[in-house]
Amino acid sequence: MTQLPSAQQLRDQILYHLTHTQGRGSEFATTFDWRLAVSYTIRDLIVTPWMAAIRASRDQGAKRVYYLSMEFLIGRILGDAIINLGLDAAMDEALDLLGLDKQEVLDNEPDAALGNGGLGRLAACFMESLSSLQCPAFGYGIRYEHGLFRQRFEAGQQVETPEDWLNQPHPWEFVRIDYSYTVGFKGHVEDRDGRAVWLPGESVVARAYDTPVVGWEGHWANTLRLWGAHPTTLFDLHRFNAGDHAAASEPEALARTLSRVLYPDDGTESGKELRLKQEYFLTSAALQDILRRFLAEHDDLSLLPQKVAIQLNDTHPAIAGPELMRLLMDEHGLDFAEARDLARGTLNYTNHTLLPEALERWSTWLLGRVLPRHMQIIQMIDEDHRKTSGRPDHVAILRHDEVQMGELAFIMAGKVNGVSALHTDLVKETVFADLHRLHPDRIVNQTNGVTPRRWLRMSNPALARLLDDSIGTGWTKDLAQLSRLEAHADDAAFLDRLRAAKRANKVVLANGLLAGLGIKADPDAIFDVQVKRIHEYKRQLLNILEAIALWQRIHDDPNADWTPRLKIFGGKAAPGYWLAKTVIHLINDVAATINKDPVTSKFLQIAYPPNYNVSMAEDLIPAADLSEQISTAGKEASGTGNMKFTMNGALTIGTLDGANVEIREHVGAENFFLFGLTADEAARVRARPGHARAAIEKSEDLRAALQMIAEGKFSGGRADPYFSLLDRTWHDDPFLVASDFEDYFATQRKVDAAYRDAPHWDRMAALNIARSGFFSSDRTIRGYMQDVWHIEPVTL
Ligand code: 26V
Repeated sequence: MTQLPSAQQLRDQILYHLTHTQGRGSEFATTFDWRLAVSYTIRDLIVTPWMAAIRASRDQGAKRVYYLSMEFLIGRILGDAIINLGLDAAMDEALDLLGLDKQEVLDNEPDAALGNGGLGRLAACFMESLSSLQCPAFGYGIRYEHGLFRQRFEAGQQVETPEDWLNQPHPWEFVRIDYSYTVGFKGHVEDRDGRAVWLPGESVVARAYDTPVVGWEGHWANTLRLWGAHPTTLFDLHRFNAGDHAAASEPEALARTLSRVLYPDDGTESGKELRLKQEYFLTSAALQDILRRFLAEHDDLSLLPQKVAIQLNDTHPAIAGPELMRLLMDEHGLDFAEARDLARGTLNYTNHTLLPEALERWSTWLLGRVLPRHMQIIQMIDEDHRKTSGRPDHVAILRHDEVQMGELAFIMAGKVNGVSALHTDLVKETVFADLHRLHPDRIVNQTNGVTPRRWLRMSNPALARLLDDSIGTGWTKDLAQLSRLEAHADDAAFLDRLRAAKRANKVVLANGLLAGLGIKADPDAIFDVQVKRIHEYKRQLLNILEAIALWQRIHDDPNADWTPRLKIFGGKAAPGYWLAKTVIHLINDVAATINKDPVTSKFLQIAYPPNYNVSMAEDLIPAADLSEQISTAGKEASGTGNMKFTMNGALTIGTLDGANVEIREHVGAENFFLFGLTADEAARVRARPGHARAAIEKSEDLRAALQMIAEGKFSGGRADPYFSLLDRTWHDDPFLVASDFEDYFATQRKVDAAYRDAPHWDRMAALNIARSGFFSSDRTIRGYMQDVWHIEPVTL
């Protein structure tokens, strides 16, 4: 952006949009009207760099990356866009001139919750970094009418209600009715003179809805293109005229269900036909759009790998392999080998999980029925791979009457990557060990990252100001510059300001907890935060058991000098994940009991605000002292929340899992609270029969905590809500809660002691920030550009 508008100009534009876009006089305007007027004002300023970026990419014949993802967990857009355009000060003034409260305006925006958790939020951070780095890119996803469900607690239990962010105008998007593609399903394949012709039995239209994503300093914006499903024929006029009004709308109803809701499971294979159709809907629309753009600029399909890189975010869009080959063979007349090589030169696949239940597989029966032509092509790919690589049968794509989407994605990809160093090693050693032996150059690592614009500059203005004052503003686009803070780590004045910034954030959060939950939090207590999806492997259970044990210890000796602590939990469970929901219930039950204990409440409190989402993360993370990253080693692919906490000056208590390993290497072992089994040790313990019972019997604290739950101490004397959970903990405990408990409890006491030495704690916090530069998603995207996509940034 060349010329930034002044506060007066912003005010005038806001008033213009209020009148001419919203059709409201200022004396009648609601916060909603104002928020839309402000959004349109900001959007106008993004359109210019957006057009410039699109033109420059086309004029320079640049290679583009296409990020295909079933999830984009964007959150709110307005605040981030204001920051990236460099308009925060001017906007503050403009809103002042209009007598508006900025926070109220920003908070009026609903979260775009088009994702479940880490995988979707990573895609959103990547979109922002791609623009900040001027890498020509499109994100392709689905425009779900209903994002991730809203969570409430009733009697401590999770209740889900539909989310409806699109039940109001969405000011950021541009609908493109000219970019519409037909996507077919079912039907049959005919052989016409040796050429396969697929005659789908059903079809829908995918229509493009574009949102520009502006990068830091507003130089560049890429497009997030979300597909909405529409009927090919609006309604059946014959049926309507015959009086059958409901049946007349069937085509419309059928189509709309495709982009109606986000599947709320993260990591449980649902095996539902609708999910498969959604995956194909996204993939086919995206590939048709990519080929259309490519052919508008080039006339030789063999150039495809030089001009197009496609990234598959997990296996969800893995049908891209067969779909791209179908388009190249059936519609453009290439032969199998040509199509295969072009597809492999273009597609890449990121693996985000090793959990067996999250590895996608579709029954050959279902896939063959919904996508009959693709089933044929998958058989050809599998057979070709057997012949060319000599692969053994147990790595076939088609086995046990299922299509193994991981194998399909791997075989059709030029590069396959894991998301942290440890995870990539495990990918090579476990899920893809055989394929890795056959294709030893294919797997690479790209450790995740997060955008410092949203997760530091926007969400933590107090800390951002201190950083600007201490080392200048350059960290925002070059996070490695945070290392300059090392020079301040022994400067008492700097550490005082760091503490004051953290404390101010804690006071704001404490006020929110009081207003929302009625919990009166002590801003000088340790704010100990675990926020993420509720999953057994993430071990929220370990955390709440530690709370029970600590509570008992405080009870036994209430006059000792305990370090006050507020434990904060946040996160949703998949609606069908019964055990995860039991853990939510337990946390709420324990919180209710502990919070009203007059003997202990000045030392220990528990808060579990419902409906954790991106916006709540933006409030919680800057206020955290302690970051809980306590998954069973070997199970968390990377984590990205762990990185956000570190750059916001929280210390981590964590296992050697995912990116924790690299965080600890960067910040220094002495500035990280490590506990627990390693991935190798965990695998060995798991193989020992009776490991859980043995560990429980060795730990008096754990035994007492489990006993209290069993006696119904937190559930009005009733034990039945927690029977199965306790049974699993005693007899199975696949995630080794019991085996890691003692070390966790002891390490938490080290945290208590460390927190009491404020200057030392502050120094550790400063060093965590100073050494977190590696965890910017800019670094991650540069890695993909170099090692995977072979794309250069475009200069305007
Ligand atoms: C799987 C499935 C299976 C079918 C139903 C819907 C659904 C939705 C999501 C998933 C994948 C879950 C994988 C995932 O979210 N992995 C997380 O990826 C983060 C970004 O790389 C990483 O930081 C987390 O450690 C990892 O758990």
